[in-house]
Amino acid sequence: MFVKCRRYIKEGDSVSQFDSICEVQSDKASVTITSRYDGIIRKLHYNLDEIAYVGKPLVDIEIDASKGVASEEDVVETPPMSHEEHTHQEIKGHKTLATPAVRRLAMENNIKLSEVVGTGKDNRILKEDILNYLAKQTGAILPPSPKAEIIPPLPKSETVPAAPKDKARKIPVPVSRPIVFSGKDKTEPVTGFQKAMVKTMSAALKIPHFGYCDEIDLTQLVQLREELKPLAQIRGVKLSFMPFFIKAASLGLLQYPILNASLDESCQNVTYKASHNIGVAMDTEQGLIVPNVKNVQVCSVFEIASELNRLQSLGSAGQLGTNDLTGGTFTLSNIGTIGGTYTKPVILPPEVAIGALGKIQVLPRFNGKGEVFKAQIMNVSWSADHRIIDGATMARFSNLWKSYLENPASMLLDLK
Ligand code: CAO
Repeated sequence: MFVKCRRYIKEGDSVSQFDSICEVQSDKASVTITSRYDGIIRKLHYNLDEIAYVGKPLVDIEIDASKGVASEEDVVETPPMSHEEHTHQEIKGHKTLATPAVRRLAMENNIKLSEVVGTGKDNRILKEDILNYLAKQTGAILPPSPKAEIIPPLPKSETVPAAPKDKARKIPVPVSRPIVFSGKDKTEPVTGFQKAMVKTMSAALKIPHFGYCDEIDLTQLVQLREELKPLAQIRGVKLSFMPFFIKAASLGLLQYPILNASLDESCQNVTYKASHNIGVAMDTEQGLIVPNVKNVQVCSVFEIASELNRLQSLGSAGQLGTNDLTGGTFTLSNIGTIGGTYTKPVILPPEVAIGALGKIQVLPRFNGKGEVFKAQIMNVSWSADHRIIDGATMARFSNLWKSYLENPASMLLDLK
């Protein structure tokens, strides 16, 4: 049996009883060896990190001119866990046998080991002996503690434990159980929409994204949609909020055409797109797809709703064609149908801007008279290509889009 050695003292140092001499480490545990004497270190038998052999002297301590030099012999055996009953130190010719943990406990409570009667084998002083000694000193009654029970050492500040405190300090030792899990890792190739996403998003990484967020009060729009929904239904179209968001964006793009543009690879030319082909991020069983509603600038809200219905049913059936999936010029992502407030949308190159919509929530807000009312609040998060779009442009566009949605009647003025 051998241990690795780390020391705290050097030759010539004075040591007192219980001073740390060195730390020994085996493949099973680490134990601090303390001095059993007041004296002077005369010889170190090992250098740092050398292998120290069990049963061989570690250090010579001169304890008294009259008594000569005592050799401190280390017989450390480290068990799988730190069960101190198994870890023991012995000193030739010395009667106080105790483990380092017990010595530490005694030291922290200012108890001289020579005054404690050991009840262990060969009069070894056990932890119980220290606790009983303490109890006798203070008059505290300690409950009988079975040998297997582990009581953590007292903190340095607590020199004399009081009975109730002592009781509270007994922490149940959790029984470690092996966790059985039979699952296996699975590797599969990246294919289909996922593969397309890898390509598009990797290209998007080259774009310096500018982010801008705001809160939109949709109270009026929610009411308006309630009124229009049955009318659209009669004509066979499901009217959600998206057609309004899309149309308002197109009206805004008419004012801020740089957001409906693309930048060439060499960043030398910007192309302003004539068509507002507004992409709609769609969550389908096959994955994320972004078909676009073509020429929104010449479409009514109803026409947009109808086209969106078509794209949604084809999308959920996995039957969207190339024409529907290409040629987008600007994108909206309504993640709010799933949840969330703010997000950080990623631009789809060669586009230069994208908006993501959060969940519509009923929240308290103030009206113009300072009265609290139940508002239908939605958050929007924009990302724009900062190489050609500045923050002020994005903010102005967002304000315009917001004004159309907060006062949907205002859209009528600009609808063609
Ligand atoms: N907050 C709360 N409710 C919302 C909402 C929002 N932001 N947007 C829509 N809703 C409501 C709709 O009004 C509808 O309610 P009704 O049944 O009462 O009319 C319901 O949610 C379902 O709407 P919908 O999904 O059928 O239609 P939509 O036009 O609002 O949205 C689409 C279509 C394709 C955008 C949506 O289905 C979708 O896929 N969203 C997820 C987009 C996504 O994954 N983005 C992340 C991209 S980055 O990975």
